[in-house]
Order: sequence, then C-alpha cells, then structure tokens
Amino acid sequence: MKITDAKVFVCSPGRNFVTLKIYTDQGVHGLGDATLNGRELAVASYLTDHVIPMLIGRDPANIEDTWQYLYRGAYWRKGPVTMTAISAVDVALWDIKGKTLNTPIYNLIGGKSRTKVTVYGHANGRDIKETAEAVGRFIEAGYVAVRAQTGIPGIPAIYGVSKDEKFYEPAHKGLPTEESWSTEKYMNFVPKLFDELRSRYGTDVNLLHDAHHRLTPIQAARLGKDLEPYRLFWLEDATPAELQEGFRIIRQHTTTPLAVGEIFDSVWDAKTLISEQLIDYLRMEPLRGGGLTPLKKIASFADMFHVQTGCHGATDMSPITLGTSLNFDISIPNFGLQEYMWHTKETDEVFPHHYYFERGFLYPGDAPGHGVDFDEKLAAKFPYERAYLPVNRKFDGTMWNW
Ligand code: EZ4
Ligand code: CO
Repeated sequence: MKITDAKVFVCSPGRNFVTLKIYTDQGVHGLGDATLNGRELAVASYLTDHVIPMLIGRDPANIEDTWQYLYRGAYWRKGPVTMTAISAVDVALWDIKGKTLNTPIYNLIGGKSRTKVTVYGHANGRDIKETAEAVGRFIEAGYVAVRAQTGIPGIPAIYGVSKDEKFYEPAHKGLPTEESWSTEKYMNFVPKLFDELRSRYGTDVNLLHDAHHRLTPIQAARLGKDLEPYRLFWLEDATPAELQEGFRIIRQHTTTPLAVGEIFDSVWDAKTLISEQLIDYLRMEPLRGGGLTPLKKIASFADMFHVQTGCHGATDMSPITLGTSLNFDISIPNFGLQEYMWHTKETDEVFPHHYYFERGFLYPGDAPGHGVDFDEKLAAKFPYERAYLPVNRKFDGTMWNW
C-alpha cells in the first residue's frame, strides 16, 4: 500500500479548522485534524510545503516509522506548528489503518476498557447566581461532571467565561482583543462560587475549575487550599507549566487534584509532572503533542505513576480530534475524564461522525478508523476568516498569562 497524495483544507464552519486528507493507492483515505487556534495557516503551510512531499510513496501502514521520520527527520523538534502537523499525519494514518482492517481505532490499541466515556461540560455565568443555574442545567441533562467559571466583580471580561451558553468560542475575528485581570479579585471570589454550588447541589456532582494559567505557583497553592472544602474533581491549568517544577510548590500545600497539559506540544512537557507525581490528570489530546502515537506512550508512562488522562476537548479541535480522543479514552486503563463542548451545527455537518452523546456520556461508535468524515464540498462554502485568541493584561497594563 502506498500514499499517493495528500491535501490540506482550511474551512470556517463557525470557527476555523485545518484538515489533512491522505489518499492511498487502495482507494482508502485517512483524515487528520491540524487546527492550531489563531495560527491555522502556519500549520497548513508546514503540511503542504514541507510534509506532504515527504509522504508520497510511503507505506501508510508504518505509522511509528512515519512519526519518527517527521519528528527526528526535521532536525528541529517540538513546537506547536510542527507537532500539530505531525499529529494530523499520525491520526490520518491510524484512520487508514482502522479502515484497512475494518475496525475502530480502539480495537487496534487494546480494545474497550469501559462501556462509555464520562465527560465534563462547561457552565458559565456573569455572576454566581447565573453560573449556579447553568450548573443545574448540566446536572438535569445528565452530566456527572461540570466545569464552573464565573464573572468576577470588578473584572470586565474574563477569559473562559463565555457569553453564549451553548457555543463557547474564545477566539475572535480580526486582531486579538484584550482582557483585564486581577489575581486578588479572582482568588477572593472563586471559593464563594463553589460554596454556593456545593450548598445547592450537594456532593454527588463532580465540579471542576479552570484557572487558565493565570496564577503563580504559590497563588495556585492558596487557591487549591481555599477550594479544598468543596472537593473539586480537578483544578485545571493552575499555573503555567513551562516550569514543571513549579507544580512542586502547589503540591506541597494542597490536596485539590491538579490537571494540566492542554497547551503541551510534546510528551516531554509532562515528564517531570508525571514522574514526580505533581499532577493527577494529564490534559493532552491526540492533536497538539504529535498525535495518538506519542499520547499512547505518555498515557502508559502516566499509568505507572497513578496519573490519569483528561483529554482537552474544546471546540477549537475539529470532530476528528474528538472522535480520535474517544477511541483513546474508551481503551486505555487510566482514563480519567473527557472535556466536551458542543460544536456548531455547521461544524457537525462539515464533519459527519459516528460518535454520539447521551446524558453525560460520549460513545465513540463502531465505525472503522476514528469514525469522522469530512464533507469537502460543504466545507468550501465556509472560507477561512482570520481570528485570534484574546490577550490578557493586568490593570496596570502588564501582559499576563491566560
Ligand atoms: O481555552 O482550547 O479547557 N479548555 C480550555 C479551552 C482553551 C481553548 C484555547 O483555544 O481551556 O477552552
Ligand atoms: Co482549559
């Protein structure tokens, strides 16, 4: 079997997506997601100008060798553009493998370890009351885990607190918008939200919170401690993790479980965090870190250290990534929780898929490969529109993490 061609499609059915399609001489094709929010065209060029010419004529069966060829072969390792491009190829090859053998990807990596994939949804509100009501709607809809984010008095716009309840999209068209930040206001207010949520809904529901990397390690330690009475399922992205050792400080002070990794572009970013047992959940998915091939390795490594997975599942990854994540989630022994946000109707139509949602759980379906297709004709009706994630500044103008 040989790869005969590959093409990159950039479309915007509600938001931008980059899709790689790999063709073979046996008529089977594979699909990979190459979306990098706010930097989409760089990955498209990396694939078209540099990767696709290297793929033609290769045997698509040799997934590991192709991964090493693109990773080691580039000489320049890591980086979100490179690793997102490699992910797209990797996932497309797993898709081809599944279609060739006529079986879902989860059967190629060990089969099912569970019957369904537990997800968490995103509840947002401008204030505690609104957020609490949103959490209630998720519980009624059957969710067993809910992430809660609230507006903070005195901070006009906060990253991660969506105005649209159903379709959260942090990127905005045009140039980057600016948001403001006060760690003090935030840290004083967030425990009040969880106090209200626990008194309204009791302890049955799993509650999560995302700090979006805006705290220093000692501030994150304080927040983790303050949230302990409310028994969070996890505190996400408490501090930026370029400095993995920073998590030692948080860990020394709090038993609130920690999750990080949605922006990691290499499994190396998680090595110290896992081997020193500094986190409880790894948030990498099969998109940013080079695809399913490295994710399987880091998940097995994590399993040895009692670290579970919690795949990033925001809408800036196409249904192809979600379908692949679900095949991974249902199979590995140390799955923890899957993030789930709704794609728009237009996105779902451009990417017809076999996975489905039912009362708080996702099911990967049993189609061969990852089970997600791509409607090229429909995609062509939604051309790319430049969009960026917002930047974050403290009130004195200092650029801050988000
Ligand atoms: O902000 O994927 O947990 N989910 C998140 C996401 C990220 C976006 C960035 O593009 O934090 O919503
Ligand atoms: Co997050």
